[in-house]
Amino acid sequence: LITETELRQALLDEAFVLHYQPKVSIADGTPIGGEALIRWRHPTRGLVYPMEFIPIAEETGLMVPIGEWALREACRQIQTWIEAGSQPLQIAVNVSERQFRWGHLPALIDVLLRETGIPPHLLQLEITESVLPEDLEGALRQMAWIADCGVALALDDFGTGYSSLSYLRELPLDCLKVDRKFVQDMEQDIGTRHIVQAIVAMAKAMGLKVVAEGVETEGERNLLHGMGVEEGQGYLFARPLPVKEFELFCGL
Ligand code: G
Ligand code: G
Ligand code: MN
Ligand code: NA
Repeated sequence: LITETELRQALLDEAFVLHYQPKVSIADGTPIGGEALIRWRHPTRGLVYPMEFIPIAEETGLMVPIGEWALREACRQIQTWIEAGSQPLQIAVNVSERQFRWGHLPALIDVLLRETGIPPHLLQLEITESVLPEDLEGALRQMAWIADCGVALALDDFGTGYSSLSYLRELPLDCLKVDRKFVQDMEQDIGTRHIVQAIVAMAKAMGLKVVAEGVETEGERNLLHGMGVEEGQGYLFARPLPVKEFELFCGL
C-alpha cells in the first residue's frame, strides 16, 4: 500500500512524470493540444497511475504540492517548446477540488506564468464539477481571477457530477469535456446519444468549445462529427504519451 511518506519522498526524488494525451480535430485528426496526466516512476513497481496515488494525496494534503509540481512541469514544457521554436499547443492540466480549497491557486498560476513567460492561453485548467458545490463562491472567485489572467478553463467529465445547469453560465469557461461514459455508450444507446446531442447544443449556445473524451471507435468519431463536435481525445487517436512520443505525434 502507498503511504504518505512514500509520496513525500517521490516529490523530493522528482519521481513524478507527466504524460501527454493528444487532443485532435474530430474531422481530420490534426493535433490541437494535449492533456497532461501525472504518473509516478516507482523504484520497484514501475509506472504507477494516478488512480492509485491521487486519492492518498487528496487525503493527506499532498495533492497541493503534487498538483503544484504538475502545473509547473507543464508550464516549463510549454516554455521548452517555445524556446525550441516549435509551434506550441495548448496543454491542459487537471486541478482537483483540494487545490481550490487551498485558496492560493490563482497566486500560483500568476507565479508560474511569470516564471516561464508563456502566453497564458497555452495553459488550460481542467476542473470537475465536484469543485463547485463545496464552496461555490470561493471557486467562482478563483476561476474568475485565473480566467482574467488569460488561462483557459475546461469543465472536465461533464454530465457525471452534481450537474446544476444554473451555475454553468456563471463560470468563466472556454470548454466542456463530455465524459467518456457518454461517448462509450452512444453507439449502442440512443438515449445516451440524445444526451450528448443536448450537451453539444447547450455548449454551442453558450459559446463553449466541446471536447469528447474517451473516443475509442470510428463509429463514435462519426457520430460526434455529425453532431458538430470539433475536438476529441481517446485511444482511437492516441493514448497518453511520454513527452518525446507526444512531440512526434504532434510534429513538435
Ligand atoms: O491518466 P489517468 O487516466 O489514469 O488519470 C486518472 C485521473 O487522474 C484523471 O481523471 C485526472 O483527473 C487525475 N489526474 C491526472 N493527472 C493529474 C494532475 O496532474 N493533477 C490532478 N489534480 N489530477 C490529475
Ligand atoms: O478524469 P480525466 O478525464 O481527467 O482523465 C482522463 C483519463 O481517461 C486518463 O486516465 C486517461 O488515461 C483516460 N483515457 C483517455 N482516453 C481514453 C479512452 O479512449 N478510453 C478510456 N477507457 N480511457 C481513456
Ligand atoms: Mn481531465
Ligand atoms: Na475527464
